[in-house]
Amino acid sequence: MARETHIEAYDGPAGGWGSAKSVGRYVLGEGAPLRTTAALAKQNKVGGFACVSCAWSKPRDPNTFEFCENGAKATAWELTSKAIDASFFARHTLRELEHWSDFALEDQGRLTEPLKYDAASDRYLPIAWEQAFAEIGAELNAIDPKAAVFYASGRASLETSYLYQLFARIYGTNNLPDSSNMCHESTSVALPESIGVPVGTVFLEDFETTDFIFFFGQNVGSNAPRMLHPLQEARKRGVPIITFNPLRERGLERFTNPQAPTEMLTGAETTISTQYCQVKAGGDLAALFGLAKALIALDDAAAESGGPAVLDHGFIAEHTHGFEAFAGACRARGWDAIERGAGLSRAALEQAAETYARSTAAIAVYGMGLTQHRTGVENVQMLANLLLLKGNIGRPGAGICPVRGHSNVQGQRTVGITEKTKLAPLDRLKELYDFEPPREDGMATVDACEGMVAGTVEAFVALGGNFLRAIPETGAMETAWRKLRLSVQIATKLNRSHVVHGRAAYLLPCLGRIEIDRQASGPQAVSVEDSSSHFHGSRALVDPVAATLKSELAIVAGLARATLLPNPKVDWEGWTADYAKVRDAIEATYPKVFPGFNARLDTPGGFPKPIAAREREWTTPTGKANFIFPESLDENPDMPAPNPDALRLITLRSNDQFNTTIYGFDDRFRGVDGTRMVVFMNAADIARLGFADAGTVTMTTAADDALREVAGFRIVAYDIPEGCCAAYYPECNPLIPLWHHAKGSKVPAAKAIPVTLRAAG
Ligand SMILES: Nc1nc2c(c(=O)[nH]1)N[C@H]1C(S)=C(S)[C@@H](COP(=O)(O)OP(=O)(O)OC[C@H]3O[C@@H](n4cnc5c(=O)[nH]c(N)nc54)[C@H](O)[C@@H]3O)O[C@H]1N2
Ligand SMILES: Nc1nc2c(c(=O)[nH]1)N[C@H]1C(S)=C(S)[C@@H](COP(=O)(O)OP(=O)(O)OC[C@H]3O[C@@H](n4cnc5c(=O)[nH]c(N)nc54)[C@H](O)[C@@H]3O)O[C@H]1N2
Ligand SMILES: [Mo]
Repeated sequence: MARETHIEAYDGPAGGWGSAKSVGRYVLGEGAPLRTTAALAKQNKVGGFACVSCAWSKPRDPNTFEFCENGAKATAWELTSKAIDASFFARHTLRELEHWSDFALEDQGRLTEPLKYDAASDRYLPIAWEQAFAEIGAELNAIDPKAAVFYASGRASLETSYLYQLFARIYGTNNLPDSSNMCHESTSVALPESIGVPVGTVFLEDFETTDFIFFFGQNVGSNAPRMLHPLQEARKRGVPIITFNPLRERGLERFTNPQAPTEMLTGAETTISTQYCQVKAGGDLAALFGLAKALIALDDAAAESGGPAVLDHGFIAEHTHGFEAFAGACRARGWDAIERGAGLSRAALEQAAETYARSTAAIAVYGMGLTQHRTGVENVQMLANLLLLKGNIGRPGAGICPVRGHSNVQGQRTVGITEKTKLAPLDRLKELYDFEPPREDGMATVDACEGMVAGTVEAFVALGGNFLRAIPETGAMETAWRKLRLSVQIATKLNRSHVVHGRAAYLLPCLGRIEIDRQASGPQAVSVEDSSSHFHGSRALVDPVAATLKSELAIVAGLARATLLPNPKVDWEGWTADYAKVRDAIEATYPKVFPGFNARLDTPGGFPKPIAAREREWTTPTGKANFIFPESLDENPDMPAPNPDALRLITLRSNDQFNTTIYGFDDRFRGVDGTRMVVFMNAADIARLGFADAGTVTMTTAADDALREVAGFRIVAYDIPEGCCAAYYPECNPLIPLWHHAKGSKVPAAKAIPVTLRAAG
């Protein structure tokens, strides 16, 4: 880290020249400027590749530069000229590499050859591909399939993901956790109960006709920057955007489009949020109750005075269930408890409700600020209630819009990556491939962690990701991870889940999505599903960083061939030779979702998945959309009496990272440069707790008797509600107890972790 630490409030907009400069610095730093700039011209275009960064929708008529600052960084990160070969491991033992930072490990560049751990020298040593497959197959066949876990991180294509779940199921397990288990699983559990579908109901075109947007707990400027374009266009039409976020996030305040020359030259900015509500971390249930209460009160008043109704009573009567109970609960709940729970005034909530009351087609956007809570499922259902009150599901310009994370995380679910048997087409797989699929549910992420601690998980296979850094309870989990009998990592770059490893450990390096994937039938296309349920083809365009790499699909097929008995219906080799045949297999498995898959691969703007709720068909047990609400507003219902000195810690992403991949140390919008070891605090808390002169602080979890600590955090005074603080993920993951997850969905509750702070002694 060459640059010095610099902390100073940032007053520029999101986007703008800061964004252009940041891209330039990063692309040059990775040493492959030509490859990268050529690639960027084809990013998110038909005939080009789907960005490997976030899952935000790809438009039908893309801009010349249909990428953002962080998408460009992700491209440069993948196409870097830096590479790791065997000489790197000749120089460094794994015990040494365990002390390297996340940044330093990935900064070594791309993995280029298959490697196997050698205990005698404590190093990864090269191994031939076929040898690696054979040894891993033998290991997997030596254990009970129920003791093996097949994790997927959310980037691999639909084609690879489909083969991965098929491999796991023929082998004999539904242990198919994915990154979604740490992310939008709260959505996938909440929405089917509320509206009968596990995904959002908004398509990109709805942003063109909406007249109101709610924005809950999503940091668009850093984590889905391309979405700033439709938001900016909506604002130019006068659409109000009301934001609920404890932090004042720059991307939610103002934006200058770095791809619009006039805006760049004149410094024109668009105000994004028209009302910004700094809700307390974990205060959304209360805030949402307050909004619904105020809205219902407006409707009651309108009914009394004979004015026009505020709620959509026709929709409620025809399409919903449970309205009376919900409205009764809202009327009964007192404003005091709501104000206390939300950390917002009644006046602010009433103002927001009045603006919403005037709208005719509203969208509610949300991210990790709602899902990663103990009440993650209830949060999402309360947001759905707010939309149902005004008939905002299944109407043009309206709907619920969860912003997904990884570029194909939603698609992996669509093609069967799930531990839940009711979501997998087991009978169809049985029919197509003539095998008996396992019928009991598998392990989700938290279950897999518990299994590792208990010793019932013996093998861990990862299709991408950095599981060990992404999960909670880092301390106990690292100990458990080392006890695995087998760890297999299909990856592009070295990370901590590799240098800490099982007794037998293999690193299988793969092509990235931007690298040309040549198989027997020629260069292959792959496909992904975006956050608004559209499928896109993706064609790579640069030569692989090393000829020794295999595609993810070829690796999965290679492992499967080496592990499973031959089956004439399962043609791993034919599928590897021609991915169009995998798409045919996907279509045969899901004929309603993928009709004409190959023919429609290059549809501009993607082709949509059928979403019943968009058509106001409710595939719920009541046959209607359901108002579902919790009894309590409490964020941590089963916690001991709260410690008055405890703060609610939010763990979040900087503008210079993609999850556990740390690109650099510049969180421009939050004014922090040169370090990630900071904790953002309200000035009043800093004074009250006596930290005005603290050098660094140690944070300790205040949730149960176990000791969980992280040290060395510098305090930064920040615009954040009293009683809350924020610091970066994954540095703070040691603080999250494994049990501290959302009840219905088991998503680790990474926002609102109770912590106490003490000055370094
Ligand atoms: N550049 C970049 N892009 C990414 C990623 C990345 O790391 N870097 N990660 C990808 C992935 S996998 C995902 S899931 C998404 C994540 O994208 P986000 O959903 O934006 O995730 P976070 O950065 O965790 O930030 C969540 C936001 O919620 C707010 N928040 C925290 N607690 C609360 C709360 O209690 N209530 C409310 N209302 N708000 C709260 C935080 O202040 C923050 O602004 O982004 C994806 N895109
Ligand atoms: N405290 C806290 N914890 C969190 C979160 C939080 O907000 N707070 N967020 C959670 C969320 S939303 C998520 S999604 C998870 C993320 O968890 P993961 O998806 O497991 O983690 P990533 O950091 O995205 O994985 C990075 C690694 O993926 C590999 N990789 C990159 N590209 C490719 C590729 O194309 N193919 C393959 N095979 N490998 C590749 C590289 O080796 C890289 O090191 O973390 C969760 N953990
Ligand atoms: Mo995510």
